[in-house]
Amino acid sequence: MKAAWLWSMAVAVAAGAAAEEGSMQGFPFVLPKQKPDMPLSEAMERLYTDYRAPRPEDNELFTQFKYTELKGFDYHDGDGTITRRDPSKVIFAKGKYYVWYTHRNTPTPPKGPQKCSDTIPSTDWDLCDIWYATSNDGFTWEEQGVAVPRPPKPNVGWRSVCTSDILVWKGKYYLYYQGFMEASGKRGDYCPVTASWADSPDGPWTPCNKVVIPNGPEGAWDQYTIHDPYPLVYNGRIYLYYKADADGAPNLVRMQGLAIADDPLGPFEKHPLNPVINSGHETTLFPFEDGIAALVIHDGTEHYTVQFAKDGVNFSIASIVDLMPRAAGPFIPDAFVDAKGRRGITWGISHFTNATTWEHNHSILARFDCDLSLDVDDPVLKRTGTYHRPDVYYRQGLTGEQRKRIGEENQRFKAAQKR
Ligand code: AAL
Repeated sequence: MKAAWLWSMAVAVAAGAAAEEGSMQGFPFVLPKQKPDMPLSEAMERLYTDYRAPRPEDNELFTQFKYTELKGFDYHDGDGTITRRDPSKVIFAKGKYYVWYTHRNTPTPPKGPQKCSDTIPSTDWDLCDIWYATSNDGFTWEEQGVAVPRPPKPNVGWRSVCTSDILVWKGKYYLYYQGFMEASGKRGDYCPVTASWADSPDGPWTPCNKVVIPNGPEGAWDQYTIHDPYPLVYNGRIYLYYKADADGAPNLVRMQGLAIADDPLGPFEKHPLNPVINSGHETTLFPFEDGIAALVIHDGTEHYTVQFAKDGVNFSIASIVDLMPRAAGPFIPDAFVDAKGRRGITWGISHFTNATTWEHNHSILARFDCDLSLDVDDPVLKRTGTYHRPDVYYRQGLTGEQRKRIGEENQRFKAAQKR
């Protein structure tokens, strides 16, 4: 080990000296900040063309994520009867931070689509209402109770209202959310999006009692689900991003679309290039400089990437990250300010699903911190590589089926050698 290290140092020193003398052939030892004028491999070419900077620490759209347990929420000893999940963006209003989220308080944990009833939930987000909490520091929260309850049948969302997000537009507040009219899980996770509005973040909220973002036409990628509605203000208009489950169970393909409106209650026009993001799960986007950045979370080919679109439509990968927050609702000070040069994000609220065991299935809210901001330069948050102890890896253990396959493979090798 030591010898290898000494050798690499010797090579490095020699290479550095050669680079200084300008006599070196080959790629320079000191990583140039600008693309060097020389033939490059595809990997080195894209280091300069596809990313904001060749080093992660200089890339404003690269970050690590740090997590903190929140104070102020009770989960009934984690027995699965209470859930809090899918937080909205955080906003600052009336001198404090506000967050909205899915809240379930049911006699039992979720029991699946076969065993659910009018009071027993099918999934963790079935039979839910939208609650909210406020905080002075973003760590300790005071639960304020229900913001939007399930409306009476047959209104949109009578079975469950969940996964909300907030828009502030012309002095009024708008909550967008999924409105279920059947228990989720019965036929997939089918629902459209509806909304409520209020003059104050403390309500009272008036439901519009209509579908605001309808499912796509039969055969379209978003024909069954419009999930995770996520409004921002961009170019003076309301840009609402959403996720849909395409391609059918069990091999769902989760992608994200955009619907644009000039009035918060619509009509929303779906972008002709939808889907605009080919991966991810819950929607998390924020205005960044003159464009829109997105946290593309755990599903799909481009999972765990931060992406950027100069026009809010044509996204490309800006960085690859680790331990990305799930269902993140960031605090975006300039989410609804239609200005150029927007600054990015440093914290927010996300969730952890299945917080204890499947029998007690429920989710909890947590705080995440990051440096995806032009105003913060935190070297700790710009390091690559997240250290996990061995138990984190061992907990990703093999299934019985996999062990069986491996056992059979071992037997085949033994048998082949005997021959
Ligand atoms: C979440 C979101 C939507 C889904 C379910 C509850 O993570 O994608 O809200 O419907 O799971």
